[in-house]
Amino acid sequence: VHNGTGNTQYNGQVTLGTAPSYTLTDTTRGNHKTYNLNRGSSGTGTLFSGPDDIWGDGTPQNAETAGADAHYGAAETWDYYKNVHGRSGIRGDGVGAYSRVHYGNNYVNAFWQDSCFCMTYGDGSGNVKPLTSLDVAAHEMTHGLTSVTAKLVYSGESGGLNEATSDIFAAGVEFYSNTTQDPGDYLVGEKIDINGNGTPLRYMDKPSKDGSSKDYWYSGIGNVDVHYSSGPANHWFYLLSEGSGAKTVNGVNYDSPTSDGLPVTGIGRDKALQIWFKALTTKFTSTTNYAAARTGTLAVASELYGATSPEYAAVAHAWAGINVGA
Ligand code: ASN
Ligand code: ZN
Repeated sequence: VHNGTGNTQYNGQVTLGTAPSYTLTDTTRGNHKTYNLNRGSSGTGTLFSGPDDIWGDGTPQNAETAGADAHYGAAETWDYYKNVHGRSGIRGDGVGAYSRVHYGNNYVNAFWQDSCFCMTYGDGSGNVKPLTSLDVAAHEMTHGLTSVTAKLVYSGESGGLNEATSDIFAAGVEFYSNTTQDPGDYLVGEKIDINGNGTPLRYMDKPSKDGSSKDYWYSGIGNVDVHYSSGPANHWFYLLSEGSGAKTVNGVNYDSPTSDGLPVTGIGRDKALQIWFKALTTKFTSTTNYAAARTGTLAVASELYGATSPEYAAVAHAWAGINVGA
């Protein structure tokens, strides 16, 4: 087992799984590899390799830094799924995926592709904020999980649930990792400064704070972009985890409303994550919509905690709080 040192941009100094003499090949996590596209946009470029086992210097000017962040994000996501949900690798077969960094020129996005079973990161505009933060890595890798489990179609309401699944587990991974530099939160992409003014890409306590996402389900929500129709499900997850109203978690202030004005009492993030994971992997299908997600999560809550449990009631109340009812 080889452990290198990563000097990341977003998580400071971390331990990275590497292979001898030396490459970013995580031998304890299904040989997950990280490649340098060096501004290319196809193929795998070159596997990160070098004479020492030290990767990056914490600045985006050093080409290895983005590699270190991406490799770390994949490792933390692997560990989260293995240790929290008992799943070894995205497919559950112990086999890693791979990451590609420095995609294109000033590319301001990151993405998962089923075709290569890989995730790819742009450098952001001006090469200052690569899209390699932990929550973004976990978001993209979770698209892989959804693709091999529920297979939620990436449009309409199922598309919003697909996106929300990536945001929900991104929060789960970030709280699991919980580094000093990047403590867990219910925000998405708060490190990459994609708006240029320090605001995150998305907010789970009140999704409409981003100016586009929806807080509550409504008939016709399937017609908006999946990154906005995800809002109610992200909001459901926040309500179920933390409850409605004002709350501070890890130093971040939240204030979560409900559509009916009724309060929701949270059951804690760990239980909420277990419920969503089991629903995703045993109840949801490619065409699951909001109403079916409610039914699926209630069935899971019943299996895990019983139909008369506070957890079951909280699941129902959280759905009612985003305007998804019986
Ligand atoms: N970063 C985006 C996402 O994972 C890429 C996309 O639109 N699919 O959602
Ligand atoms: Zn996504």
